[in-house]
Amino acid sequence: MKDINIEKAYEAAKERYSAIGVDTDKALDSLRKISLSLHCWQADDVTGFETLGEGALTGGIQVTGNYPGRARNIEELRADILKAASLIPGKHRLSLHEIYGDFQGKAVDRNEVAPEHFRSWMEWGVEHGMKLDFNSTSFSHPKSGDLTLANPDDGIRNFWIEHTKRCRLISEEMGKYQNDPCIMNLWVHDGSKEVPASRLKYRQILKDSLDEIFSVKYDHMKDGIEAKLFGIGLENYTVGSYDFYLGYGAKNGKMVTLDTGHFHLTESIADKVSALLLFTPEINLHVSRPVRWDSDHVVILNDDIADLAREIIRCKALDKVHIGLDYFDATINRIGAYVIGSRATQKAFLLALLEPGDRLAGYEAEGRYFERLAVQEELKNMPWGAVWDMFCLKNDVPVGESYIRDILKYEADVTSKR
Ligand code: RNT
Ligand code: ZN
Repeated sequence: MKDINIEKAYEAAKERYSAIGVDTDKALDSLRKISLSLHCWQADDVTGFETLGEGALTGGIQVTGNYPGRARNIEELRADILKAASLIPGKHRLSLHEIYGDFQGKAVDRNEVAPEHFRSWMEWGVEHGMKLDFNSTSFSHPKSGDLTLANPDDGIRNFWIEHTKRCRLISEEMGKYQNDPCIMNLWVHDGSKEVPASRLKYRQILKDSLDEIFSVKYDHMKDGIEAKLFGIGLENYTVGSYDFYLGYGAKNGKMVTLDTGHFHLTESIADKVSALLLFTPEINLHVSRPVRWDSDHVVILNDDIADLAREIIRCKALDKVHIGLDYFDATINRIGAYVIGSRATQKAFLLALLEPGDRLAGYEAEGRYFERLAVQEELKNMPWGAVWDMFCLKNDVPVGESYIRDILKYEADVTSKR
């Protein structure tokens, strides 16, 4: 599309929105300030760079597909991330798992990892203007089993406590280095395939482990604790359920991580935002797309994500919500998966920012529910696509579907040769 046509369409859209009291220029500025945290693990199917471990992905999560071109080492992964980021408008962060350390070919076990293994990442992040977030990694290791931080075996449990403590230290160092808090997410797969004789026992152990892990206070990192409904092979019981982490987070002032794939399929994640914000300091998101189960499909613009973004904007909570992505699809071009999912998430926030919030709230306060419903319905066909195109144009990334070409070229030149 020609720039002049994008500009013309934007001017018309701007006028239309202005008539309902929405300033599109302001929406574009606000959207520009929203940074997503891209999950490094879409680039290589959650493999990482360790030279030890079982090799297979464990912990009840699964990647499907075998599309050629996955990143095989740190250089390829970094190049892929930069390629993806160049096609996503705005400035974004990168979320690393512990298994993506720069181990230089050495076997560094999980209880030995240290900030030095992420030094080159910190430098890379500053060089490319990408702030880093972090994740401890309890899966895909000989000691992963079904239980890590909730394991009654002291040897195994202490191994994972040590790992998680070290991950917090790494996050603290990252936060200091980049002069912006690093968000560290803690997710453990602990659970069981069948109903355990005691559900309480393992939750008590997990609570004690967390207390020990969080007894160290840091200033440059923030903890998120991620709940889950179930994992594959762990269908009957998840130690770190939503109730567990909600209680823990509310009591101890920790952020709960809401992974949009970790709930019953008819449960609204959007509805949780306002409730959590009253009792936990901030919220960490893992934006994903469950299809029938926690299947980690590439995020697309659907009602779930639009509702979630709208709730965050209505709560005026952008400064309290960290927006990480979390999906892994190996059936399509992986760079394309980043770009589609990131841009879809941004579109959801744009839609939310283009809502005449005060007007809707005013109708509601006056009991004018017909007007409230009518405006909400009409918003669906407002010319927001023209505003999105303008956002891409202003931020020097391909408009509309024209990014497909860039991705196919990168595939031809780079990933298909791997
Ligand atoms: C698993 C959780 C977790 C992982 C990543 C790889 O169900 O969603 O966040 O996807 O840590
Ligand atoms: Zn997640």
